[in-house]
Amino acid sequence: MVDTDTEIAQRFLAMGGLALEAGALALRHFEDRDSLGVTMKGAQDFLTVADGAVEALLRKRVAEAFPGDAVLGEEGGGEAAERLWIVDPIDGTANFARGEPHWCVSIGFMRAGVPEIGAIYMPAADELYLARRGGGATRNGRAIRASDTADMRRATIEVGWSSRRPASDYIDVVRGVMEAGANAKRAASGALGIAYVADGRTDAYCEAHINSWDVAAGLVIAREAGAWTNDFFAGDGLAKGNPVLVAAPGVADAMRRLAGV
Ligand code: LIP
Repeated sequence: MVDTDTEIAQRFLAMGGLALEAGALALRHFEDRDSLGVTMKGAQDFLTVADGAVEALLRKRVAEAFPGDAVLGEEGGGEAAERLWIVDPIDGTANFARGEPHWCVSIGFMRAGVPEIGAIYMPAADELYLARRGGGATRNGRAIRASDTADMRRATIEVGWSSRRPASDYIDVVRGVMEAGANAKRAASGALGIAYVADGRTDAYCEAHINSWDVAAGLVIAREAGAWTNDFFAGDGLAKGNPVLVAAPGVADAMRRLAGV
């Protein structure tokens, strides 16, 4: 019988390689634009052949290495389990489908409901973010920290948007961020948006509703980098999503007021 620490360490060791393999497969599709097979799941909700292929690869590799573990994925669904991998094969699918390189593979692991490990890999930049709860966060092996920004007039804030919430809610938050003197941006990958807060590249990421596969990895990475995060998994967050706010500590209070989190 393997103890919990060993169990988590084994998955942590596997996760980086898995993210790189999945990212390489996604990149091959990205570079072969004629084979992308873009369809729409809804307004502004893109799907490509690569989403299914990369998720199938992730599910296969988890089943081979950890046959008792469950997977919850954006394309294939899934549900809560004692040992749960939460995967988004391509986060930023709209960018991916349009040929813009800001997209990533996101893989999180939860044990008994506690987010333990996260990996986010952006193939176009060859950047791998990795974190284990209590073990710090890294980009390509180097420690990362959230920014020390304490003044909204120096801050850059990413406000995420999806068609699941009214446009007016999004516009209100953007207005508030800009009126506070910050630079408001949107780059259209929630997972990378959170990783960039962890890396000090931006100062906060918020979105009125986002799904667990978009944030499961990023939340671990951001906390380990010293960022403030809301309790995303409260209530039915795992199955139905929730609002998310990840912020550098110095702007967390201001952003909580603006995002209503
Ligand atoms: C999308 C995100 C996007 C976010 C949306 C959505 P997908 O995921 O990353 O930035 O605003 O809520 O979930 O469909 O690209 O994996």
